[in-house]
Amino acid sequence: MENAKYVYVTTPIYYPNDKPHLGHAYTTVLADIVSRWYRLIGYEVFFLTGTDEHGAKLQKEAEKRGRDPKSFVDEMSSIFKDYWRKLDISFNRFIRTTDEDHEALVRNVLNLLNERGYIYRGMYKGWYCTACERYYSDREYVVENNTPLCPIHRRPLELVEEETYFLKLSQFKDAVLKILKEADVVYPKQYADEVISKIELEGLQDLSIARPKERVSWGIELPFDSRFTVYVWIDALLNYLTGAGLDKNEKQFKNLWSNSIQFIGKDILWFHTAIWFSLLLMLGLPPPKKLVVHGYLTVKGIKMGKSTGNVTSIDDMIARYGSSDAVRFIIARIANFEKDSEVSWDIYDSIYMGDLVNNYGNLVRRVTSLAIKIFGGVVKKEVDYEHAKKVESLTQKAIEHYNNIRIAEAVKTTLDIAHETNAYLNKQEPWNKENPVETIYSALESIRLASLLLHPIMPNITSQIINVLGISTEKSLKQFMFGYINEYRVKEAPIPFKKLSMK
Ligand code: ME8
Repeated sequence: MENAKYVYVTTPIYYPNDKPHLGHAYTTVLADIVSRWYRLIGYEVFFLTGTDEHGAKLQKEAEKRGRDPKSFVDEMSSIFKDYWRKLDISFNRFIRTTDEDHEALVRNVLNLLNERGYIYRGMYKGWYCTACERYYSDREYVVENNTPLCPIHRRPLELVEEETYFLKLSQFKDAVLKILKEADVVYPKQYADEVISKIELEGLQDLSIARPKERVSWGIELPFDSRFTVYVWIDALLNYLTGAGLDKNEKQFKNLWSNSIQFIGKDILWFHTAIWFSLLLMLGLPPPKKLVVHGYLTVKGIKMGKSTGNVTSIDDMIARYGSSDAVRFIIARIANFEKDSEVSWDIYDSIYMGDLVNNYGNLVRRVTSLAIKIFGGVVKKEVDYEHAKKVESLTQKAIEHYNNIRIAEAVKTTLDIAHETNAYLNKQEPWNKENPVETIYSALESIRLASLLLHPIMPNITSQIINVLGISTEKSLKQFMFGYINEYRVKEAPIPFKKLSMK
């Protein structure tokens, strides 16, 4: 354990005002893939996801449904958990902002920030979007028919004027800019540039962090003034510190926080940079090691979202492609950090058929049945060095992509191993040869490596395939060597991916 290498992976904590859709699955599956990757190569991984349960948005949603907020979020957060189980999300903790340890941490942190002089009292007047849980400045909102609208939801904003407490973000403008410019935290870099421009143009204003209870009663009480609740975004961001064990286990916290990889969608970039980095600085903590930002899943160019009513259902995806593994594969294949990604059944079908059924799945069936037919399944080590060289170099490339969180690229490179090996078989024609042990062994090694590389993405199917090859996975990088296996004992392979019945 002393020498263990740690990784702390987080997703945003989602608002449980409705069940999750493909947009939430996108982030969560990508974070899960990275968690599983690091576990596979021998790291101690702590993967945190959960639900963001306080604030005006949840309070209103519960009211609308005639429910009390706590029983409503209890029910909805368990629905989120059920979906993540269906998608084989390997979280170590599912955090809820109503968890006792989290509420206690929020109170501690606010007391500390207050003692350190970062909080002061004042009045705030501004235009608020409850769906976003944030104010928009004159520069940010859009106006239609003289009505200020939320730039994201296109719904009228609410003019709020109230007493509040402010957090002195403005004091941290230069320090936040320095992180964004120098620390190589935000990936891809284009998002750091976006925030830099915004701060340079508009500055960094102090943030209203309290809500009078008459307006928002569903929240954590401000520890030094019981007339207020804590602004939901402050409550929410601190979940990452609760999850890493800030108040509980100093050593664990240090190990995890210094190796943190945080996944978010670009909609919440500002909160996770300007506000989050300032909060961390106030607490004397470093920024996360990596903040990985992705673009939107869009439908006809518009961000998929519940309020827009254009969501793709996770259940429909699983039903169409027959397994959570296939859905996870499609998500990995289309992952795009730089740009938005348009939802398209045509593209998803062709990924499923082309990559899984015809390429990888077909290769597995082909090689395993040849191994059984020619050698009764027992294949001893005999390497074809020419083929090995090609596969080894693709494997190294895929590993590098994984380590740089280039997930779609890791998938494409892995698929190249399958392509290469299918072509190799066509060229060698082992079915016409006397004793093609070199070809079959080398093809089996290629399948093993491709399956290992796909293991974080499709944990179930690849485990079955590895089992069919008569071997098992380890938690190490060593296993990615070509020629690592001395003898295969191949069993009959199931058909891993069924043909699509076109709907
Ligand atoms: O913002 N495309 O929660 P949320 C890609 N509670 N990703 C999408 C998406 C889409 N169309 N729709 C949703 C909140 N997402 C806060 C977070 S964190 C301290 C608090 C994903 O339920 C993406 O990760 O609105 C996005 O950032 C997140 O869901 C927003 O989830």
